[in-house]
Amino acid sequence: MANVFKQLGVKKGDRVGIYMPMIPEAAIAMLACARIGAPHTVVFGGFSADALKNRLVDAEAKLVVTADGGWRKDAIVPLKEQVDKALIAGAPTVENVLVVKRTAQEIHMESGRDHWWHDLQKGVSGECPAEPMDSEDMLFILYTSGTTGKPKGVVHTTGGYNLYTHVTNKWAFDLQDTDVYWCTADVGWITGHSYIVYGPLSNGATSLMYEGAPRASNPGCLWDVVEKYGVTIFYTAPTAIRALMKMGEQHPNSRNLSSLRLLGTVGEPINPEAWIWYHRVIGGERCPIVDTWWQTETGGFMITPLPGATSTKPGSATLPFPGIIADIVDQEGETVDGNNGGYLVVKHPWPGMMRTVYGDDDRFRRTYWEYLRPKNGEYIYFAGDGAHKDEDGYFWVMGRVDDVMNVSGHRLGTMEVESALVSHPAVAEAAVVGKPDEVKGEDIVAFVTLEGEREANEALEKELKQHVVQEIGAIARPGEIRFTEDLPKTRSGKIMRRLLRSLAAGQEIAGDTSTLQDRSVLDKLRGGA
Ligand code: 7RM
Repeated sequence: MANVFKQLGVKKGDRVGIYMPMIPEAAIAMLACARIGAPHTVVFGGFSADALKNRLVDAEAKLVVTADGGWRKDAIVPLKEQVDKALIAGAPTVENVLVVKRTAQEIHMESGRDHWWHDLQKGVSGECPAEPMDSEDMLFILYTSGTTGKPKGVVHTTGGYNLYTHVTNKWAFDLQDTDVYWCTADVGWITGHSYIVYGPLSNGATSLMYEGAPRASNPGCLWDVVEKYGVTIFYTAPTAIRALMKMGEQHPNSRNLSSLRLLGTVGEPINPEAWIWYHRVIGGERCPIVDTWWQTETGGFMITPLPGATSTKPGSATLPFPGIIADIVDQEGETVDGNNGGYLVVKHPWPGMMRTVYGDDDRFRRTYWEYLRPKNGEYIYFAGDGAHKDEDGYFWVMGRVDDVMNVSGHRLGTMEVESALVSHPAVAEAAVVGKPDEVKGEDIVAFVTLEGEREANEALEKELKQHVVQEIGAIARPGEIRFTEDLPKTRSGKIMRRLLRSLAAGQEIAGDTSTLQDRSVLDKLRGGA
């Protein structure tokens, strides 16, 4: 595939967009990019054509690798069709589209621009020398949600990222040659990059990749895979564990899961109930659970147990990985002791840290290094999470303290969803918050004010939800839209999301409301709820 890329004019330093289902060619495409020094930007196949276009434009991608379609819960996701729409909407740097045949439905092939992988593959050699790279050369860009409407292109490098995913994967999962290791993430997320592709493969491990997902028509499919391939290490997200709990333990109980020896979780804090179920039903009470705290930005695990060396406590990611200097601090960067909550920070650089926001060094500096200002003038990395440390020095991550939501383990900015909503002609203003949800962790609640002549009704609510799906993707569909005449604002016009969060959760509004410009807004919102 690297030679095919070269034939299509891709050179060292050119960016390649990858929009693929969970098939081997997704990993092959990533590695083909790495082979020739062309940074990839993988876009999750659940993102809409619009979201894809924005990422291709920001990264100035020259080539897009996709498939005709992918399978998602018994239905075809028309990936190539989405690429066509993205390119019509405008991504002028894209010269070629390479299409892998997967679902074999009818698709449009634009002559001169679109090429079948199986055709071009025939014409190239199987030999492709690796491009010599500097350790600090860019390996990939991966977009992640932040506190503005525009996702950030997180930049990772060749040397540091590979070293860091290699050693963290090896130590935290105790990877052995005999292991069959399975991370259920999608390659479109950092977990798929670090712990399906780069970490396991640089360790020579067997990394299992699976296109399916548990669903009503096949609730036991994950356990069939564990049994069939003798999976020894299984790594998934708390939201998936909670969904599996709901489907019932008869499914795992009727399969042979005795090959499993180690379990992992990532994506959000794990609630004790899910931890205990995972330990008992999936791990047969014999598998340690590694709860790995990390981020797109950190490249690899930052706080995690090392199995056999760290005793675990359900709900805690335990201790920093060797070499990681993590702490809990206040706004001035002063250490907060004695179980008190504060900001989770990292005080010393590490190999896998992101190097910048693609094309926006200033945003990188502001977001991560200047949010907290220690008096001694030092720079510390602010992760965006709140946490506390217990008497044993164990870290308990509580969740985001910024305007980033975590919906089914997917990161989404409140502003991102708000921008999508206000781009609809009926919407005057929108404020989006997360509300606790039993399975998803958080669900999206949008407070919306309408343009003068528009009437709030069920049809419009449906239309607005669909509009967000079209702008971002199904993962961003609001669970609830509440129409309101006004939004609670400060005198300087800032929306007080804290109040909306309480309202959405059905809680009494606690804390200071003195900065509210018009107190009657709250009564109206309560009345309407
Ligand atoms: C790997 C990944 C990052 C955010 C992070 C946290 C949350 C992730 C845990 C966790 C508690 C964990 N990258 N988070 N892992 N919270 N315990 N073990 O998820 O960039 O998509 O999200 O996810 O809030 O800041 S991510």
